[in-house]
Amino acid sequence: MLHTVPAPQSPAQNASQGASQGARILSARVIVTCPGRNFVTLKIETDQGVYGVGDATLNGRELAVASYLEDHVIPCLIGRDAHAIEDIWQYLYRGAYWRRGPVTMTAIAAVDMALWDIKAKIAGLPLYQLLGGACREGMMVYGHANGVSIEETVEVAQSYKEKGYKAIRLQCGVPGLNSTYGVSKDKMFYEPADADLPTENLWDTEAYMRVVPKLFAAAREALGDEPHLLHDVHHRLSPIEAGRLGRDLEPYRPFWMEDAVVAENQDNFRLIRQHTTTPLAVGEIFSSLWDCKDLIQNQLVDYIRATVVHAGGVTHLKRIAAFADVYGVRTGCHGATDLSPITMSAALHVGRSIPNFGIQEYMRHTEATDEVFPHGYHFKDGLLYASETPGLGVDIDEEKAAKYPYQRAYLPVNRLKDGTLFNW
Ligand code: KDG
Ligand code: MG
Repeated sequence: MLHTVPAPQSPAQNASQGASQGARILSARVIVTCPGRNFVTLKIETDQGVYGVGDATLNGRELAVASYLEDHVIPCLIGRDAHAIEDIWQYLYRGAYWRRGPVTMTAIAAVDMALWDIKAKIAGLPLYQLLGGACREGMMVYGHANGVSIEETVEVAQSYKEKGYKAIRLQCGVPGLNSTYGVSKDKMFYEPADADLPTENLWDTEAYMRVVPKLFAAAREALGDEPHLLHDVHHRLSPIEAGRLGRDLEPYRPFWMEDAVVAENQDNFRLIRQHTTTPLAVGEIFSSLWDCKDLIQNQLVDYIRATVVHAGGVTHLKRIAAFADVYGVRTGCHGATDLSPITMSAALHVGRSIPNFGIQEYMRHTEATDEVFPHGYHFKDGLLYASETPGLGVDIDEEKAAKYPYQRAYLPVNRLKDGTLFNW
């Protein structure tokens, strides 16, 4: 849907539309495309002929964000000063009455990214320059090594090491289970949403807890001391089980153990901390600073994984990172393939400009995705480098995007052997 009708003026709106550089929002559109997986993109056009793009992808709930933007956000944007990024952020967050939540915060993030793209294009600078400038050149990333067995996983990890990766996430199949989330069929282009309607996997905590330390032992032996090794638990352990797994992994010096437990009850992390020095990462499903606050200020985690698209955009992620820095917590932004290259591009500009960057997740997008979203960031020797072109340095090719219509796809669900629905 294309919105071009000017919104009614109010005194407050006039204030936010002040006499700045004269870039007003003329129109905005939502583009949904599925080059292998679904992506939702917001494109905002200004009366200066400059446009910006923002990622609005929320895996498995894509159309909810598209509707939120089209039906409830875009009509409020038309006619506003595209430079008033903070004011528009507050307008959409505080002004909506309903705050937070993944759908709202993803929609706000898309607007925020597109506006930063516009501002940086008008300034003629790559975005990181507007965010304070470079704190580093490249950002260390971690790749995904996964396989059905320990041997296969270690083999894939070896190939990542040969490609120059300095950090590798290890996930292997659990003996006795037919499939394990995080262990994909495709070794390079991992797609977590595997079916039209959710498939069902089985889960066995004891078997899982036996295999992971063996995987880390084998990987250390084969890869040596240097590569950072990471693991994602996908929220599947109880706090005391997580404490034990963390302790079992300590001899292999893991970089982090991610999403060890569900994070709704944040006291869970206190218990894990009492039992292990394995660093903890959490936050890929967090949507605001308020989800991160207690964990960060109580120093219960070491890495915060909130990312641009699901946590309110560049504006809000910078705020989360600044808060985390006070407590010695570093960033480790989510970067799975269900986040579009627009998010990756934005995350790299943020990562480049903050003092407490830790690591960036990097799953490669498919060729079709890269064609739909041409971008200037690139990988070299284990690091990703942000684009140097003005703006975010990423675009959407609408003609190519139109070739790939939306296809419903869901993440799998997970059950215990007795049929109980479990965390994934
Ligand atoms: O949409 C869900 C995926 O992005 C998620 O499962 C991937 O856990 C994940 C990760 O760490 O990348
Ligand atoms: Mg994860």
